[in-house]
Order: sequence, then C-alpha cells, then structure tokens
Amino acid sequence: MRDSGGLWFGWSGETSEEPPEKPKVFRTGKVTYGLIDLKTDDFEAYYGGFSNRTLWPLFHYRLDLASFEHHWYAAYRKVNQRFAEALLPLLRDGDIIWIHDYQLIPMATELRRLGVNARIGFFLHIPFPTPEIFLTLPWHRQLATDLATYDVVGFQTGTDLREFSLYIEHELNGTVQRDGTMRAVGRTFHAGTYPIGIDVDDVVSMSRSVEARKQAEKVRATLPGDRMLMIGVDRLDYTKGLIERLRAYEMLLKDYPSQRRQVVLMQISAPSREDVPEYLEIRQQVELMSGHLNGVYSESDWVPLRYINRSHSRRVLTGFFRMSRVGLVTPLRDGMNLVAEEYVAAQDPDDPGVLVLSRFAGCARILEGALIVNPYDVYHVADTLHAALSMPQAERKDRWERMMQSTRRNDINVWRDRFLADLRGDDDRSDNAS
Ligand code: ADQ
Repeated sequence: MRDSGGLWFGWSGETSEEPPEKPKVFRTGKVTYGLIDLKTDDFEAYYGGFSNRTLWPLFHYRLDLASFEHHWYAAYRKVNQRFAEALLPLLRDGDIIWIHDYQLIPMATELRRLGVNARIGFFLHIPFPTPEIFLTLPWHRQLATDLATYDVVGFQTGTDLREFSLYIEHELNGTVQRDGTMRAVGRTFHAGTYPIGIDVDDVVSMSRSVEARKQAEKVRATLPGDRMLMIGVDRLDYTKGLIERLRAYEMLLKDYPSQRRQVVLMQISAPSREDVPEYLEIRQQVELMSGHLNGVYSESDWVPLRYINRSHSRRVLTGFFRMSRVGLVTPLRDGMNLVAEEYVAAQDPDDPGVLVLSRFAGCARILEGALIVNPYDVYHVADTLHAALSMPQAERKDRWERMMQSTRRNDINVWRDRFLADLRGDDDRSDNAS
C-alpha cells in the first residue's frame, strides 16, 4: 500500500462505552487510514470470545479448547456489520477490497447487503480445518456462505484448500473445478492457495545492520568456546508447540550427554492474548517446564535454556537468528509461519544454520531444505536436533541455498501480486501453488 496507495481500514485498538459512529480518518504518505473504536463489551465477545476462543482453537484443530457461546457469535456478526457500515462511506468507485483473516469472515456478506458491488477478496492467514472439525461449529454453514460471497478466497496451503473443497462438495453439495472455480449456495467464486512470504531483502539487510550485530555479539560473548546457540521465537501460543519443543530439548540433553555444555537454547516468546485463560495456562506450563529443565540440567557454569517472555525488535531478532546454529520452528499447527522464513533469510551464506521445522507449519511445503519433524514425536525431534547440531558446513550450505531460493520465489511481493491479479480478475490467473 505504501507503493500503490489505498485505504487501510480496521480497528483502532481502542474500546469505550460509547464509541463514535464515524471512523477516524488520516493520511500518511500515500495511505489513508480509517480506524474505528469498538464498544468494550462487543470487543470482548467478538475478539477475546468468538475470534480467539472459538475460531482460533477450532481452525488449529484444538476442538478441546474451543467454546461455542451464542452471544460471542452474535457480537462477531454485529462487529463485522459495524465495520462494514463504517467502511461504506469511505469506498470509491473502482476500489477493490481485500479482507484479512478469521476475525472478518462475514465482511463480504455485510458489504453486499449494503449494496457494495466492488470485487472483494478474502485471505485466511490460519489453517482451514478438516470438515469433521469445521462441522462442530454451530454456525459452519453461515460462515461457509460468507466465504462463498467473496469473489476470491485465498488459503495458505493446498491442504487448507483441499479441506475447504471437501466441505463445499460434501456438506454444501457444491462443485469444485480444477481451476479453483467453486459453485455453492447459489454463488460462484474462486478459491486458491497463496502462501504468504516475507520481505526477503528487508530481513537480509536488518540481519547485517549494526544493531543486529551488536546485540548478537553481546550474546556471543556469553557463550564460551564453540558453544552453539539454538533459537526459538514465537508468540506465546498453544499452537506453537512450546511444551513439546522443551520436552524434545530435554530428551536431547538426556540421550546425548555429549551435547550438554555444548549447546544453549534461547526461547523468545512474546506475550500474546493474555486475557484469554488458555494463554495464561500455556504461559504457566512453559514457566514450569523451563524451571524444571534448568533445575535438572544446569551446572555451575552452564544453563541450558534461556527463556525470555518478552517481545524483541525485528532487527534484534534477525541478529539472533544469524548467530544461531539451529532454528527451531515446531508448531503443532500453523497457517504458514514467517519466523521460519525470517530465520532462513537472516543466515550468513558462508556459514548458515539449520532449520528444524514442523511438518504442520504451512511453510514446510516450501522450505524443503529444512529438517522436517513431527513435533509430537519428541524422540525424533531430539534425534533431529542432534543431527542439526552435528551437520557439516557443506550440507548446511546446500540445504540453506535451497531454502533461500524458495523463500525468494515465494516472497511477500509474489503473494500480493498473485492475489491481487486474481482479485482483479486478470486473464492470466496465477497457477495455484500447493
Ligand atoms: P502468527 O501466528 O503471529 O501469524 P508467525 O507467522 O510465525 O505467526 O509470526 C508473525 C511475526 O511475528 C513474525 O514476523 C515474527 O518475527 C514476529 N514474532 C514472533 N514472535 C516474536 C517475538 N517473540 N518477538 C518479536 N516478534 C515476534 C499468523 C499465522 C501464521 C502466518 C501469519 C502470516 O498464525 O501461520 O504465517 O499469520 O500469514
């Protein structure tokens, strides 16, 4: 948007008892921002409730954590309607509209109801679950109808698209063509895969910046001799597989005593959604597990785990990525996972590290030079960590080059251009990646 201009519309981050009807509108460079405040109660039920305690766990296959509260769903619909009404006066002829993520699925329905004829696309940043899971949602049919109301629906991977297609065919008696054209509930729309990527050059240059180097040197100074660093960076979320990761690390230290004192794991977990009880719980579990691990394995001059429950600037993170011999990205389920790609892009081409990557992260389809693991199988993850720490430089380089090439081939610009070409209805519709 910085290049092409346009309107970015969304929540302001503010809530109040009586928010103003009209959005705040201001311009920075070529981008106009339209922001609305939400009513406190609506926000809690819409965001903390339906978005983060119903859709988020369900779409990540955590049926056990999903709650189905009717008043949350009512608030979800109401807030989407409110967004649509506030957006309407800001729209101009010829606009195309790109809606992002699971908090906003009903937007096309609401905009069409208000008479908007523009092309409207939707991109789902998280996985789409298998129909058997989706069907547990009491409002699955409404949400699927909302999706069918878009002109283009984008998913991260071929698996997400396949699950959605199965639902369309078997639950809605719709049809799915090979080119992604779908017909269901009286509507025709296009669905495809658009794996999101990163701004590769930006990450490369950040990782070489003075600040990144300075911070990395500070960490290096705390690692005597050839002691190696492994790094994990995630939002503190139960989907990211942190407990399983720590168990695998413990297994490594237990089964490979030669790695003790040779390795340090730095786990940086940014606090996230702290008003949702399940997030408090995962935080407590990680703290307990970290204390246990360091208590059992630390020695007077070596602590195996540095657990940091704070966000860091992206620049500093790239410095940490670059100096880490192993990057651990082991979510139990993840739409794409951009940390994996950032880790790859930040590496030193002459001495790159190794990426250990969950098969359940969308980016595992793209990063075939990574060591792919099943994060639930902590024994295998431990063996893989040992292999990663012992990998000769030539193999590390070979794997990294392949990962870097595919990170570039699937970068953020390719993602944007492919989605927008399909949304505009350009004739040479991009091929569906898988
Ligand atoms: P997230 O679940 O937030 O995103 P991810 O893609 O891994 O997951 O990370 C997004 C960004 O947050 C990255 O740029 C990362 O560097 C940053 N970040 C993570 N931990 C951090 C920390 N401790 N400190 C500072 N920054 C941190 C959702 C989906 C993903 C999908 C993205 C994009 O869940 O599957 O890849 O959207 O579509």
